[in-house]
Amino acid sequence: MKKLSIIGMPMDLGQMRRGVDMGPSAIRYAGVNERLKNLFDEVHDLGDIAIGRPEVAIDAESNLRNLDLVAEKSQLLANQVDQVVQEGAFPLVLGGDHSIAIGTLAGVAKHYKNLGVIWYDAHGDLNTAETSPSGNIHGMPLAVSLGIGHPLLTEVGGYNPKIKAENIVIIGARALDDGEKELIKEKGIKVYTMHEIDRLGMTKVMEDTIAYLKEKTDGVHLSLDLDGLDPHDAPGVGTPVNGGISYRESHLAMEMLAESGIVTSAEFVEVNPILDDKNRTASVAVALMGSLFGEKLL
Ligand code: EXY
Ligand code: MN
Ligand code: MN
Ligand code: MN
Repeated sequence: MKKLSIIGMPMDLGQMRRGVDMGPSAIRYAGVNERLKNLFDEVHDLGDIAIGRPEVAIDAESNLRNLDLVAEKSQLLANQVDQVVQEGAFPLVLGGDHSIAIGTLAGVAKHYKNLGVIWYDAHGDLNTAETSPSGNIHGMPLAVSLGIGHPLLTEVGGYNPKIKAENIVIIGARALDDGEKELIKEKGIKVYTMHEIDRLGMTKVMEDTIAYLKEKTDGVHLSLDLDGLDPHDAPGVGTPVNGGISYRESHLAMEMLAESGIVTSAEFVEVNPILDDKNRTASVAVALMGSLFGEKLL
């Protein structure tokens, strides 16, 4: 019995642009429930985690934006995701900025010995308060999930770390900060930048990624940041970076993941309808979900 549970996480506290809190609504408006209902035996939309409209606060000591609130709301998401996994359903989380991955991974990772992570993103999201150029927590969730960062964030879910560096594959990177490059080298994290994608092609990148994760992990979380795609294909994101992954390469990546059967949880993040062009980016997200969950062109 294939069950899907959709969770909205309308979080914009991890960055400064208004609008990404409307990402879950935009994705629902783009028809996520209708699109996926024939690909599962049951699809349940569990609604949104309550974020509210709290005041922005900069933590005096760490200079992190909305530190306490992001930690508090991440715990709520972790609890909900944990329950979905316990019920044997596939958790699909709709963002919201990428800081939501702190909660998603806290809710998922405890159920696996070696959870793999595919981080599909223009960025590494591997910053700490010390290395971040912005103090925005949406640039930190992968480091936090490795147990690197402010304790209020790394302790979400009550355990730490969530994942191991050797079980991560970053795909699409093209805007890495110096601190992130050092951490990638130090930890030996596997990264396919846009250079590798151009040289090898998406087929080879995905073949290698799937083979790499298949032999060493007991589940794989896909964290898909829509800014991993080229801004021409996905303009409605808060931190666009030119020269990204195309819409068709992304469909191929999702179709290959569907064939592999290795993905056990997923989140689609950084959709900002205010910055979008007629809800196109949310529609791209929904179309990619269709491919991820087994839609066939023929
Ligand atoms: N690396 C930059 C920072 O840490 O501020 C930009 C991060 C953008 C994060 C988006 C979600 O991927
Ligand atoms: Mn990201
Ligand atoms: Mn379990
Ligand atoms: Mn990004």
